[in-house]
Amino acid sequence: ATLLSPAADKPVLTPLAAQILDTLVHRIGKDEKAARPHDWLAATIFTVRNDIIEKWMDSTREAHAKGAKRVYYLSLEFLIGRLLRDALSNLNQTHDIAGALKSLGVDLATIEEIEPDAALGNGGLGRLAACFMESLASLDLPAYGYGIRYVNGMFRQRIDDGFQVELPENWLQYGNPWEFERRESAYFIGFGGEVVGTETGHVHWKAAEGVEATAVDTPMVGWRGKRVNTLRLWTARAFDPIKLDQFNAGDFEGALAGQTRAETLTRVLYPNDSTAAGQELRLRQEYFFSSASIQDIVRRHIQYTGDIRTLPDKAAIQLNDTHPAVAVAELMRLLVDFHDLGFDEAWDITRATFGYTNHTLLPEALESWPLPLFERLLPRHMQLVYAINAKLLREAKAKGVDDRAIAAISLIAEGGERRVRMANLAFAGSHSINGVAALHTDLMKKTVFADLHALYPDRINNKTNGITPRRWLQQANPGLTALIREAIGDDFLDDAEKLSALDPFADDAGFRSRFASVKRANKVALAQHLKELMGIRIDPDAMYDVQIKRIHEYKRQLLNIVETVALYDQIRSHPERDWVPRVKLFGGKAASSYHNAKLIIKLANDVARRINADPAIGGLLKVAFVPNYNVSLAEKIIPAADLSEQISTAGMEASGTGNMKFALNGALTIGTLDGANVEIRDRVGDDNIVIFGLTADEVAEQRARGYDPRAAIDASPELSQALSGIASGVFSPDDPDRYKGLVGGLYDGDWFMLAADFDAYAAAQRQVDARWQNHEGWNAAAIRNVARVGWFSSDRTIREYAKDIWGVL
Ligand code: DL6
Repeated sequence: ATLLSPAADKPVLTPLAAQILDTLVHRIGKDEKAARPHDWLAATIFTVRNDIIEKWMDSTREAHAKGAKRVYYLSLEFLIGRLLRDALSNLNQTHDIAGALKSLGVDLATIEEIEPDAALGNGGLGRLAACFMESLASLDLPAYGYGIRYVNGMFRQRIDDGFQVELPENWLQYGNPWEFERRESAYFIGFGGEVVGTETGHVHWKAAEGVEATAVDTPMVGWRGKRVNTLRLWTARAFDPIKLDQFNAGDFEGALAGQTRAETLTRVLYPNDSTAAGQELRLRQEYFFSSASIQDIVRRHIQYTGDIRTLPDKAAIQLNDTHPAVAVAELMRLLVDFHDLGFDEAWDITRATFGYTNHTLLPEALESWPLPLFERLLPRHMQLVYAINAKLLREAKAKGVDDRAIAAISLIAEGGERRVRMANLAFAGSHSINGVAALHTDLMKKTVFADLHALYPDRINNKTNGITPRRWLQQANPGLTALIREAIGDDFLDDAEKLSALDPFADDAGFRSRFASVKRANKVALAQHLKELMGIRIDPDAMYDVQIKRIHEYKRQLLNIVETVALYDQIRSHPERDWVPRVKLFGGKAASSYHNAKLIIKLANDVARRINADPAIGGLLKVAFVPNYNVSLAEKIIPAADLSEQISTAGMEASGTGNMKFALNGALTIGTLDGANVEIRDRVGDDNIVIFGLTADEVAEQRARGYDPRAAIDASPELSQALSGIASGVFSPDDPDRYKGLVGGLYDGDWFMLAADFDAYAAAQRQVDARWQNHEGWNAAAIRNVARVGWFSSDRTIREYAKDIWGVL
């Protein structure tokens, strides 16, 4: 990459290297000597950005010229992670930029590693939104993502003496070279006040408070740079940032209070995943970003077409769960109050424009707001919700729906505190309601939405989730990608389903051996990383058995930990047996208010400390809880995994997407028939996955019949012994009662059916051991997983949304 100038004996830089250097000097204001790694990172991003901006403008111009229908993805979460590697890879510039940086004495991999994770999401729902943004651009579909630019995203997790400690994650500390503030795209967002009649017979919402939403845009680069779309995140500011009279009178805090109050709106991401988040600030956040997004969409539509009535022809708005459901009422408000449409016409336009995706059936995660709160904050929306409800319930009554079903359909939950049900509002206001895996969609129809489904049987449809193979195979696992290219060529890079051509290679001993070498190299790299990160040594020849995801009782990390304890007991009791060396890796964050989830983290750490220090185990079992699990860590762990733990109580995990990432990287799944596991099994085949436990129907039956966990525990000596060890303080000698309550909860109720599934799980694990002993067979199954899960590409998912819901393909 560098040429030596004979005259000066100084390297002559390539144009690209010169550009990076020029950016460093003139944009960052540092020379090569003073530049720190973050300066090089910023200079590199600014350089790469130039190309992206050109494509971005082309994409926008083209959509405009064609009068294309746009997709708007409204999501309170976008868990996008790092962007540099993704952008370089999608633009095919990795090689050139690495060379240019090298000539400047900078290592690309090193600066990629210091890019902060944009962690504007909790888990699966937010990561799905990020994969969707990438696939939308890759499929050349004009789209905007709309969300919030949180100053502090997902908290940073530190493990102190085994306990989770939450610290603010300051991802904007060094600025963010990817973003563009659009001061001109700013909107008034009102809260509170009252609704008054006007002389013209209209109503007018006189908000008591107002903040300004300003757009901050980030380019989303598609595969092969085909298209660049926009992720538009809103930031809040006060209209009057400082009250000068107050300031001059000496009330400094009071003078800035408005600004502080406004900024609070976009300060933090609620760190909840499938747990209740009922605070007023959350509703404010939801309305803030929904209103700004809807105003922006309507403004753009009017600017391009001048006719609000054609909105559904030009805009498809997808609600990512109920968090933006208030957008339904907001669009109605704009159509009725500002565009003078009659209620019925406005309602038809609204329903034709919106689609709603449900991501959970857990009752505690189904949002509803106390009526007085909703009415106080959004008085005009409250009126509209009542009007929508009246229309809905009259329609139901006319169709002969009985009173019980009417109560279930209603947007207002009666009985106890009256609440606005956001899922019912989203359902009523959308022409399409989808689940995220076949089983989940089926359960939606039978449970939470049964009565709405009976009334509108054509609305619920399934769109099984997917993941972007660019990030989760090509970028995360370059070794495997190169091996696959060598074997089957490059077609799979543009169409992940072409990975099927790899299937026959499972029977090729030479390929299996090369496949095993790639996996081993990934395991060595992970071992090295974990040694640096947490000082632990893990053996790359042991099986890497991984459970990484949010910590939640339904995901059953506890089942895994208890089985680990049982295995530990077994290894100690039967040292003569041929045990398979295993490394059990856990990672994940617990919502800060979720007591049991935090206790499960502590237990994993307590068990790890005890087992790892036991010389009798002789390296056969090692346990580690990896702190601060995030997207970047997932990118390192998944390519190194042998076994993927997907062991939720059947019927409770809507889909899962980690399960897809692991399979795509050649890990075998041990799992229940839950979420997308069902469809993964259908595709990889029974022989290439290990399924155990109750089905969703059986879980429902047992619960209905009156499940007796005590009987289940008593019937399993292994489980009883492991639980009594944990409960009696074997793993917590410093606080022997620490886990009494947790274990007691299993005896008393065990809602997540740990005891019911324990023996089946333990037996499945021994089956995994037996399979591992046959290395050739294991590798063949792993290769078949890679070859058969191309269907779980988010390109396929987005194509389905585009055809069936948005009408843009
Ligand atoms: O659809 C994405 C993802 C699923 O894969 C997970 O199974 C599901 O738990 C998750 N849902 C949520 C729900 N949170 N809320 N509300 O994160 O969605």
